[in-house]
Formats: sequence, structure tokens, C-alpha cells
Amino acid sequence: MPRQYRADATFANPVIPGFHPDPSVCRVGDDYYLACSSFEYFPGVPLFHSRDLVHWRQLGNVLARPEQLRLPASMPSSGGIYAPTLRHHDGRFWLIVTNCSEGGGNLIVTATDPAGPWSDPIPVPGVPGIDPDLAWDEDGTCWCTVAGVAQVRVDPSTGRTFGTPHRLWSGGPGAKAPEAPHLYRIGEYWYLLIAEGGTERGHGVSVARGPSPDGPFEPCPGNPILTHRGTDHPVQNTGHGDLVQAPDGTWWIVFLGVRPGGGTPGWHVLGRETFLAPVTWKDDWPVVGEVALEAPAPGWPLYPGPAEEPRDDFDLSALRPAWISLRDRPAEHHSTVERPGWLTLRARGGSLDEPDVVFTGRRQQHLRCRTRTLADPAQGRGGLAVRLDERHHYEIEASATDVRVIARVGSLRCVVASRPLPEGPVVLGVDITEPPAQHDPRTGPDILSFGLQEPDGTFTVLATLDGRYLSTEVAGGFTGRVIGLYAAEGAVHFDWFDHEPLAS
Ligand code: 6LW
Repeated sequence: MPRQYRADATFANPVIPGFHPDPSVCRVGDDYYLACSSFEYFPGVPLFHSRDLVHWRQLGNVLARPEQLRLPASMPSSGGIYAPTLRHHDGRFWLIVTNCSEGGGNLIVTATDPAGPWSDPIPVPGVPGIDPDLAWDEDGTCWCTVAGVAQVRVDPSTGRTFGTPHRLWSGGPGAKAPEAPHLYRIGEYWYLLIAEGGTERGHGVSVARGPSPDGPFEPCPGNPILTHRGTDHPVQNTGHGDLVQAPDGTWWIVFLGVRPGGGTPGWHVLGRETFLAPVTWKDDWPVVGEVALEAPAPGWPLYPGPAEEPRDDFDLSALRPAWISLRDRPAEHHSTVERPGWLTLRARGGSLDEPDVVFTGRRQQHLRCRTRTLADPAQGRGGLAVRLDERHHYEIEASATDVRVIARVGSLRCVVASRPLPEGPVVLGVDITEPPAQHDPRTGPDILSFGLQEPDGTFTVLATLDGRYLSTEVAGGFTGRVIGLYAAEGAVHFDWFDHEPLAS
């Protein structure tokens, strides 16, 4: 049931929290669909649905079959799948995306139902570079525009390109990394929206317009139309946007941003998240409204968001769409049917330091949260991990004989605590909380307390670790934290996984 709109209603940003960068959005009737980057994780390209641009529910993942997405085992983190563009044209959904791993390149997939199945990929070898966009003109010609910014005509049903890519307007003088182009016909003009300044603190969105899809383009005098560079706004790195019009005629932009925490220089740990801001028009140029963590709601009814179940009981024959694994998910290593009601992870050798460890998890979506899992390590060794990449992760690991907390930061790896394990399955956990208040500009963004549940139900913390080392500012790259389960040796069974936000 739609809720009534109230004049004082607000919505919370980010609208899709956690590592969900490079959002691309389209609307079909009253329904919005949005896709994001997924990098080294499988399945790739999470796809969301909304009725109000504010509440999003994940419908599935676009690249969900091994035939659609093969990521090499040796590929380091932050390789893989970058920056999709999602469009609806001629009764079909079209998604173009770059696989940055070896042998990858740009590819197009299509579907009539965005929940899938999506087609096998159509390679587009004539389009070099990242951040491809698709736009159709009135004659049905399809234009593909990529970072740089360059453009070439393409037949999206075959991947064939016509001619060689030619350069278009590429942002303001001196700004680095013109990327994330999106091309739209709006009223009289063709608009070319791009990101510039790099995906870090200098990030922004700029726009130009012209008479036809290939220009010539004149830049907006108000560029950048969105940036938080040089401000103390709690949302930083704002850029990589995509415009969408609501059925009531209002305009909106989805874009990525980060929420740095702690002292200076600030560390963001959830990766780049998806935010929403209103857009108005002045002299036929888009003007982006305020980006607020608690923003005035749009003037239409807000729909109730999807109910967040704190517990996943692993009671389905497959993992739910929010679960992502590293590079692939072969059934012999990940199963919810081998021991029904449990997730069985079977190691293929290696620890979380390896790029292809058997690990499956969910993006950390709350700045403060609690996670627990019931693990049975009788036949192996594994546990609960908070992973930024293969060189930056903390975990609590159980074997048949002991439990230990391990920290890996850069090239340092260390067992920071250990304890013998009494017999039987064990509840492992991590609480991610506020660091103790100190007048110290070096205070980190959060602390992670790893421990286990005693037979009497109390939780014993074995080690508390500084969260800054699992941040993008320390680790580098394009992803964010993923909290999940892994097997380093043999088979480890997990009965359930509880994950819930904690009040700040
Ligand atoms: C993406 C580029 C960017 O391809 O980061 O912020 C890159 N923008 O447009 C990876 O997400």
C-alpha cells in the first residue's frame, strides 16, 4: 500500500548503502531499475527495483551465470566488472558494462524481464575503454559513448561498431579523468553528462549540450553541477551520476558518494554508495539540489521499503541475491543443499590472502552493525571475515580445536588472539562500533570487536581492531567492505547468518 505523502516527509541518503558504486538508472512506467558495479565478485551487477527512487529492493544480479561472467582466479581485487549503463529501449532492457579482467572488454546483455534471465554477453570489441553508455536517437541509431570521452555508433544486437571512436567534449580544462558519460535527449538538446576530477575527493559531475548526439557540445556555465570537493560535507567524492525523470515530470540524479569517518584525513569503509538528489532546470541546464543525509522527500507517495530480515537461515536451494562470492560460485564449493538448511563452504586451498579463496558475503551496509553466525568447523577450518580485499581483511576463524582472530593489513599478517574451542558448533561474531571518544585527530572511523558466544549466551570479545585498515583510503581500489563466511581448509558448515544495524 502506498504511503501518503506528508509535507514534512524526508528520505534517508544513501538510498542504496554499502558498496554500490557507479549507479545507472532507468524508468519504465511507474517502475525504476538501477544497476551498479561489482568488480571481483560473482554474481555481477546487482539490479534493484523501486517505485519511488528512495526504497530499493534487489531483484537479482545481471551477470548470474558462469557463461556470462568468467573472472580469472589470478585477477586482483578491484578488477572485473566496472560501471554499467542500464537502459530500456524498444521493449527490452539493455545493459552495457566493462569486464576489466584479461580477455574481457565491453559487453552488452539484454532482457525483457529485468529480474532475468539476461542474455549471454554480446562482445563489443570496437569500443575501447571503460564506462560505456548506450543512447538511441530518433532514427533508431544507437550511440555508444565511453570514458575519455569518445563515441562510436553501434548495433547493440550484434556488437558491431561503425567507424572508429571520435572524441567529444571531455570536461573542463585541467580536470582529470573525464568518465562515466551518459547521453540523453531532453527537449531541444542532447545532453552529455560526465564525471570528472577522479573518483576521490575531487570528484564531480559536469554537463554539456548540443544539437545532435555527436555534438558539437557546449559546456554548462555552471559546471561542475555536482561536487563536494573542498567542502566539509559529510558525503564526499560525489560524482558518476545518471539522470532520470519521474512520472510527475520532476527530475532526479543518482550518483555515487562516500561517508568518511574518523579524524583526518577521514576513512570511508563501506565503499562508494548510491545517493539521490533532486534536479531542477534553469535556462535549459540541469541544477542539482542539495545532497542531504536526511532530505525532503519528493512530492509523491513514498512506498514502504523492503523489510530487512536480520537472519539468513540458508533455507533456500540457492543463496539470496545479496550474497556475493569471489570470482565464481561453483556448486562443489558453495552449497545450501549438501546439508539442508546450512551453507556448506568447501575450501579449494588458500586463505583469505588468496584472490580465489572460497568466501561468500554481503556488503556491509550500516556504519555500525552486529554480525553473528553459527559455524560447524568439525571437518575443516574457516569462519567469519570482514574483507576489503585480499591484502586487507580481519577474520575470526574456527577449527575443530581452536578459534583465532587474524588480521591482515598490507603485507603484515598476524594472529592477534586465540583460544581452544570446546566441542561442537560455535557462534562467531563481530560488532562494528564507534571508536571511543578521544580528542585526537588520528581517531579511526570505527572499531571491530571479534569474539564468540559462550555456552551461557554471553559474548566474549577476543580482539578489538582499528577499522581504518579496512578502508579504501588505506587499501586503495574501488570496492568496500564485505562481511561474510569462508573456508580455508576442508568443509565448514554455517547454520545461519545474522546481520543487523546498531544505533550510532
Ligand atoms: C568507474 C569510473 C569511476 O569506471 O570509478 O567514479 C570507476 N567513477 O567511472 C570504477 O568504479
